Amino acid sequence: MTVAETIVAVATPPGVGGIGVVRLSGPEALPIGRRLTGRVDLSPRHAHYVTLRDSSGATLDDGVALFFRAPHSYTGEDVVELQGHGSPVLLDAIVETCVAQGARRARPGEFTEQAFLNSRLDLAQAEAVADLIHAQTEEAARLARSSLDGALATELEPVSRAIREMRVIIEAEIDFGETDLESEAAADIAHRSGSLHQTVSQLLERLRPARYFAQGMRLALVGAPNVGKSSLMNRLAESEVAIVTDRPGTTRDVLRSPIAIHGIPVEIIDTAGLHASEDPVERIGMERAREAATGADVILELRDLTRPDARPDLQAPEAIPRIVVWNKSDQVNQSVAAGDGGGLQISALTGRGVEALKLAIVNQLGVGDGGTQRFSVRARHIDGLRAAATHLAAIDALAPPDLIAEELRLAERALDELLGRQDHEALLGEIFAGFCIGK
Ligand SMILES: Nc1nc2c(ncn2[C@@H]2O[C@H](COP(=O)(O)OP(=O)(O)O)[C@@H](O)[C@H]2O)c(=O)[nH]1
Ligand SMILES: [Mg+2]
Repeated sequence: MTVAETIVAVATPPGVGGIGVVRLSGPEALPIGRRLTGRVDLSPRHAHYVTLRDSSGATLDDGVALFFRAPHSYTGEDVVELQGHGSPVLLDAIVETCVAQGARRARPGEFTEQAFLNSRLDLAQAEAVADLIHAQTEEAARLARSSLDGALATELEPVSRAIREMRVIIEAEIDFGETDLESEAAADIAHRSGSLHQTVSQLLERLRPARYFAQGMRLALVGAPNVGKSSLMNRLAESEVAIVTDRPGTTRDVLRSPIAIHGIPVEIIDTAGLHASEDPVERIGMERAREAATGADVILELRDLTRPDARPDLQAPEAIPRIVVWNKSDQVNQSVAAGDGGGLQISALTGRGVEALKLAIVNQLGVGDGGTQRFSVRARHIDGLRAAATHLAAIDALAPPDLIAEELRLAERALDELLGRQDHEALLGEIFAGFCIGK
């Protein structure tokens, strides 16, 4: 066992602000708080107006001290919050003083990690804290907020319980020395595992798209030169992010711009036109364009209705969905039957068809209306559910009971990992490292 340490960090963002908050958590939080404030009577959940002093007794600032007694605090330990004026120099001096008094500077995410270790949060909730802090759209914040309320655990609890029930039945059979299940028991196991697999698969289907709300998606615009990629980028970003001219080869480098489409944070990536070129700069630009396309969640291949033959030479992985869009619809009179595979028609110039395009993008991701989705999901959660589904599907009721027991154990473990019910130090390190200091 490690001795519990007391950690300290500035909890407000770096920079200048009206107030700044220094947070202390751990067994020494109260004694250190008392020394800095000179107050022995810090009572829980009361705002105390105090003078903050350094170790030599010199005044640092006037401020407010708050004490939260374990376990009724964010971390589940004793927590003291010291509020001073929002000056980085001053806040650093307060932290310095806490360190001189025996506290240690916190790592990123360590307060939330403590909350998790003290069972104040499950792992999905801890991740939701990070998702909430980093949310880029209102919708993403709303979904993270309900994850924080434990929505994923609530969904998974009946599944975990049903798996445990099955394990009890199977383990009993093994204890009785059964090598095969009686036909009645086998039918029961087949039925239970079948319906559980269905439940997990449905959940997976429902959640898969939701991860884009928390993690965002990348949309690469590719096409031949001059088809209007940069114009579309500017139209979607609603600002002049990229230079547009009638000269082919204007965009030479990869440009990125953050926008939101139907509540999903989207990074649009404008690229150099793909065509045969001997210009070395253009060739590097095209190389970067191909790289960007390979890393995208959706590729938007732009074509030009006035030059239907101008198409990009792009080999991107099949797995990345590609939407073909015909631009410059304002230039053609009637709706031209657009070449192979059909495709949407838009005008980056007038904005016609752009709303339909946004809808096509979110539909491509299977996101549709975010309003039906109740919480934010990470790729890790999807992987966990997929693993559980695989093990449930692998259950063969006619196989020896110890094989069935093993699949059930693995399915349960996948769900436990998802909520952090098992100790996986490497995983925890990875998750909490994505936080900011002071959270
Ligand atoms: N009429 C018309 N012209 C467009 C449209 N979109 C782009 N253009 C023009 O096509 C030319 C090339 O546009 P640009 O966005 O730089 O194309 P890129 O090379 O694919 O990035 C410019 O002169 C644009 O004004 C459109 O929807 N309609
Ligand atoms: Mg361009």
